[in-house]
Amino acid sequence: MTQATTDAQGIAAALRACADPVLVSAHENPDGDAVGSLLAMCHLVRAIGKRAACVTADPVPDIYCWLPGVECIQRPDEVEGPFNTLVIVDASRRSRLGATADLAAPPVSTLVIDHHRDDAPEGEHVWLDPSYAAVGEMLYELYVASAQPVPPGVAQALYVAVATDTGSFRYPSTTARSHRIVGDLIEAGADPAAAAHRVFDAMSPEKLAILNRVLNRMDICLAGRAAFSYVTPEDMAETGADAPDLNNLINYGRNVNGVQVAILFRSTGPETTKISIRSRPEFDARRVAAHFGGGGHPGAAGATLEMPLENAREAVTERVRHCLEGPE
Ligand SMILES: [Mn+2]
Repeated sequence: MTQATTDAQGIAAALRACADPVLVSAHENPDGDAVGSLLAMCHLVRAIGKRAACVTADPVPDIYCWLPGVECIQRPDEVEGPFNTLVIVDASRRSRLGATADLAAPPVSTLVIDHHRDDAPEGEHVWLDPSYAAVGEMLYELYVASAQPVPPGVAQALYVAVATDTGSFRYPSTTARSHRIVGDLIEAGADPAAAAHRVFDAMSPEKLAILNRVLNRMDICLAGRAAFSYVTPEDMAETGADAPDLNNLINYGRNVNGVQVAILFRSTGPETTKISIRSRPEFDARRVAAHFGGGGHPGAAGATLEMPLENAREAVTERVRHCLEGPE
């Protein structure tokens, strides 16, 4: 496979030249950036006159289900191939797509648009640039490069993509370009107040109940520099909370004065514990995630450990202690 590293213009040209039908996908467990970027990409491919299907391995989280056009995002078993082109947004490897990858097996032509660091992305046309806070920003520039208007529904989806991946414009990844782009998106019809309420503020009683447990168990440890909490399958069953309700709850731990890194341990079975890591700029969350086979961003990362909660907590504590002592 020959690979070309490219930019918005290059992806626009590759999209115009590609054979349809086009399969548009993003990573498993799609987040706001993945969902918003998928919706924008699917609309763009259709706007330039090509057939497109939009597929994610896992359902769209409820907090994004109000976005215009979200019903076009399907599960792998709802879609019939074959597809002649695969477009991956917010990921750069087929292995991140889950079951969706089977719908477009190699040698199908692949375009990648991503902002996660990756030395070996998988695609013929790769636009990978970690300087972007969100793939939603890149999609906006792709619309500009394609000379396609951004309809209000796409503007709202892209606004949510940028707002979520920047933590409401609070993460260090937020740039002047992020703000210029969302300024354009608001002019194109995005509603920031609706997005803020529906994505960040609105809460179910079940989420309040699980938040209560996570806060009650928050353990400030390692000389005040780390904050750990946990949830068990019993907590989930008793409160009625589901996995998306846990998103960002651990931020409360990270926000405690003196804490550099906060971790939520979530037991999902007798031998499986997921960790969600949030950190201050002085601590690279990826140093913990990567040690256990996971990944993410400097301030937000995660991993899955094949061990019970207690063992995971011990192993992660050791790793965090090591990272707090200094660089490798
Ligand atoms: Mn992203």
